[in-house]
Amino acid sequence: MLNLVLFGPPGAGKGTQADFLIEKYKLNHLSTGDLLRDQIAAETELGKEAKRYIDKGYLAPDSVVIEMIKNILKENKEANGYIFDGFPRTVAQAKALDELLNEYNIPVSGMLCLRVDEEELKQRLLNRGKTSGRPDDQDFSIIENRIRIYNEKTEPLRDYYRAQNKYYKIDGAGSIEEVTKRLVDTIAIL
Ligand code: B4P
Repeated sequence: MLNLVLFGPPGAGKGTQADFLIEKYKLNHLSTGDLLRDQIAAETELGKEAKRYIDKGYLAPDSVVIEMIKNILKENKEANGYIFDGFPRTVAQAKALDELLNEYNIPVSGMLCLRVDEEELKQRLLNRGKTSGRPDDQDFSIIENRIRIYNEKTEPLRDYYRAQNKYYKIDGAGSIEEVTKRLVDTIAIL
């Protein structure tokens, strides 16, 4: 069973690459960003709480995100494997994920970390903001905040997965197809 953690800063290409990988490897796509945006659109209590953080470029609370993941894993016991896209984003989330996957005896196969220059990230997100309607993509200071929070809270996860020999660095610059090829080549050695 293939369980991939697709990792990287905002705008690194996680969602973009996940779309291709789920098709190729027949995996379930679990994007916490998408799940949270669905909750916001449906105006649920969880969505209203998450919106307060996301719109300003902060992470949603760990408890909210972990509960969401727990329910999905429970409902999809027959899955062929997962792409965790944008999750985990904190050490607490990574520990919770390991515990949950241990319960089902399906460990993370590898953490694929997309590396992209900060200026390029800002440009990609601002470009997406022109059409996505996402408030967090439209304001330069919010984008900068998201990158700062990534460096502070999410980047340390590299060490968490490195300690388990599951960390793989992928160059996220270049065309979407070039990045896809690097990912596929890395998945082949997992
Ligand atoms: P996410 O939805 O995870 O989104 P993201 O980090 O903004 O972008 P992603 O990485 O998927 O986008 P991509 O590069 O593919 O998170 C949004 C927010 O939700 C977070 O800030 C946080 O508040 C909250 N959240 C989500 N998960 C959470 C969690 N676990 N805990 C707490 N809070 C959580 O695409 C970006 C743009 O780049 C696109 O326009 C794309 O077309 C373009 N692009 C991609 N690859 C490219 C390439 N190679 N060349 C040129 N452009 C490229």
